[in-house]
Amino acid sequence: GKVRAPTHIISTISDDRGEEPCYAGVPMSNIIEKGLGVGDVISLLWFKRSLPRYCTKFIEICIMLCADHGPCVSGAHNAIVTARAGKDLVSSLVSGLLTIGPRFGGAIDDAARYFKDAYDRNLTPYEYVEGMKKKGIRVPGIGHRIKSRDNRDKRVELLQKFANTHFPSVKYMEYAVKVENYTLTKANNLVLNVDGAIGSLFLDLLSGSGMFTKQEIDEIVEIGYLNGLFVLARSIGLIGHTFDQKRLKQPLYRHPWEDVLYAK
Ligand code: Q5B
Repeated sequence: GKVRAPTHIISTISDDRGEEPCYAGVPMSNIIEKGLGVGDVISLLWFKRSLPRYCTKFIEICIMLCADHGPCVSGAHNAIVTARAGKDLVSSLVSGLLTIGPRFGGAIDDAARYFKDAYDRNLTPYEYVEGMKKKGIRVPGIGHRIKSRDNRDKRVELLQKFANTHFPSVKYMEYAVKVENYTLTKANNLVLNVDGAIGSLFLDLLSGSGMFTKQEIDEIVEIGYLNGLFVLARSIGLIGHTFDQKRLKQPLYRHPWEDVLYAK
């Protein structure tokens, strides 16, 4: 009989060998003819399944809301400085992307991990937050440089409003809000931020949609899919900032001496 040569790569998400490319077995023409969107494409390529419309719409809302947050945030700043140093699009983009991490935009996975663990173990917000403090870990998904109790993040409100209307359950988000109520007793800027809102609501999407087994949810949270939403979304803004600088023919950036404390 035929002997199959061993392969060096296993791939399970897409196939371009036939007449047309398929994403998780769904031919490209189906995606276009059915009028599906980028949320459906993400569902197929990341989660290897078609998700209900409210889930794909939620994914699209995350992408739209996180696409940019002005020129002053870490990622945009890096992209702007790199573009002004005369570097190309990809260099400017990755220079911005490299700032995404536990403090900036990349706290979604940890927010989901820690909120899930605390909720599933029935920890009160007090037990959870004080336990994190003892371990010297900042609560992921809580806190913002410019947002506060009196200057709420509109993105968080929009995500919560959508989920309250369309999700079968928002138990993780409700838990995150209880955590926020507790952290706000400590400082005004310890609000539930956009990372925390997406992290907790994605847990609700995963557990409430009936589309994932418990084992699959644990694997998604453990591998850490969710920072991918911020990375993907913010790439849109970082590319925009790069084009903007080039269009404006901005010169090399040099930080002013007056803004540096030269200390011994
Ligand atoms: N404290 C975000 O801090 C920030 C605490 C905390 C317990 C906390 C901080 C933080 C967790 C990570 C997170 C996502 C660094 C943020 C984003 C996208 C963005 C960005 C944009 C966009 C801000 C002052 C005192 C200290 C701290 C305590 C602070 N956070 N305690 N748990 N989570 N959060 N990141 O204002 O006693 O004085 O030592 O790490 O969720 O990135 O728009 O800018 O779209 O681009 O710099 O929205 O909250 O405050 O570091 O001076 O701390 O508060 O321990 O206490 P700040 P710090 P003490 S969304």
